[in-house]
Amino acid sequence: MAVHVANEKRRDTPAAGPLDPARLRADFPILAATVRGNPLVYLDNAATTQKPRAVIDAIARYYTEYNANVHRGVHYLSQIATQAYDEARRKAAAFLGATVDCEVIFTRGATESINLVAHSYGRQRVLPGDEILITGMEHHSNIVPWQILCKETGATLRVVPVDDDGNLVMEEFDRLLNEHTRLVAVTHVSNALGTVNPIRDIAARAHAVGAAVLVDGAQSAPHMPVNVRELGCDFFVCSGHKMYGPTGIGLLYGRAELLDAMPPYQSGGDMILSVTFEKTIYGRLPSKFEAGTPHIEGAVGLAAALDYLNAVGLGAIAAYERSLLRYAESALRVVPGLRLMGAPRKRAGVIAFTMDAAHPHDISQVLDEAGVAIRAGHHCAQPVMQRFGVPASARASFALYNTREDVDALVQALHEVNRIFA
Ligand code: 7TS
Repeated sequence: MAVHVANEKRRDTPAAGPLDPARLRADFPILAATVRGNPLVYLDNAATTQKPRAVIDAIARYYTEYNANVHRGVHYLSQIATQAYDEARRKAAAFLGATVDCEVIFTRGATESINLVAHSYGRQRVLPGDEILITGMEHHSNIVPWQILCKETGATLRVVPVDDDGNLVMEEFDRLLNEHTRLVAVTHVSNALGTVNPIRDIAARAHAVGAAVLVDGAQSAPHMPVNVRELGCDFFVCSGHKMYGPTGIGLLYGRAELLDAMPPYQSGGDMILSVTFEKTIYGRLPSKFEAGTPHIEGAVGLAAALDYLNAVGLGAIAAYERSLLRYAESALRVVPGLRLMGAPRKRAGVIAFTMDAAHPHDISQVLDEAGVAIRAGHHCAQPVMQRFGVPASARASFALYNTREDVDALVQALHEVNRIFA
């Protein structure tokens, strides 16, 4: 029998209060896994997070109890599925602090959200002679769409440099920002360094010259309270799978006034008010930007993930992860020949390092033998690697379920790297 999702009592979500990682770990079935005979130590959360039972169950319930297409059928299941989909948007809007629900567009993820803005807003607003300002620590997703846009429009891409500690050089930001700057696209948290950027400040300065601001929140939304109005941004993007939700679903927040004036990104079913062969009238927000059958179970799963995050509390998550990062920074410093990449004033989620004894790929292979999952490579942020003069780094990235024991296991495995290669 189908359930009325909007009023469904939430199960499996922890009560608000101080964060207790030991208790939270029990919510994540995969964390009980062993890898090559060792308990899994999962430290690749910047790539994707593991999923709590509440998310897995919500998706299973969707398929076992109320699977139907949305916005199309008058039949019962379609109404329930539509309610769940709309409810997911309400939760996402509240999570990001949007003024109205229709300011949130469901996309495939941060990458698609940025592409939507570059294609729609960019091609409408950016003219020859205009400038797009990004930073030296962006993920390729927040570089390449702007490069393509500049090539197509005759605009120029400008890049705010990063200092040796991994902070943005704000004097250079001020120097590069001018009345030709049409858009500033900046990451909230760097996936390669963990740097937390001063978005409020950046947005205020950008708006003072009339530029719009897009914030890449892929690495901030899972780790700290986000409020788009407090940040003062015009667009904010993030990915569900990095927020304990499913893959294939993400969010684009855009100020209603801007989204309203933007042309569609993709077209087809669901995004229209009426179609004749002579003329199509586009639908209103948010459907104008959601052509075709959406990722319904993705939205349902993401809503469960947002419930989970809210129940744990973003403030508690931020405080806990901050103390874990501090612990990890000091623990890693005692590993001989290990160099931390950057020492940003404010760091979240991520610590990257290199070792004299071994290439990052060899490091991650030895760690994998011990059941410790980290990422090695350029992390889709090649320019920041070039800035630090390395082709790759090893990166440990944290989530609410990581513990000091995880960090100890990482450090022990790094000593093993030295034993093998040094
Ligand atoms: N922006 C940032 C800052 C990211 O870290 C990522 C993914 C993206 C955008 C793109 O997100 P997607 O969900 O659309 O792919 N970052 C990583 C990472 O650090 N390791 O794997 C993916």
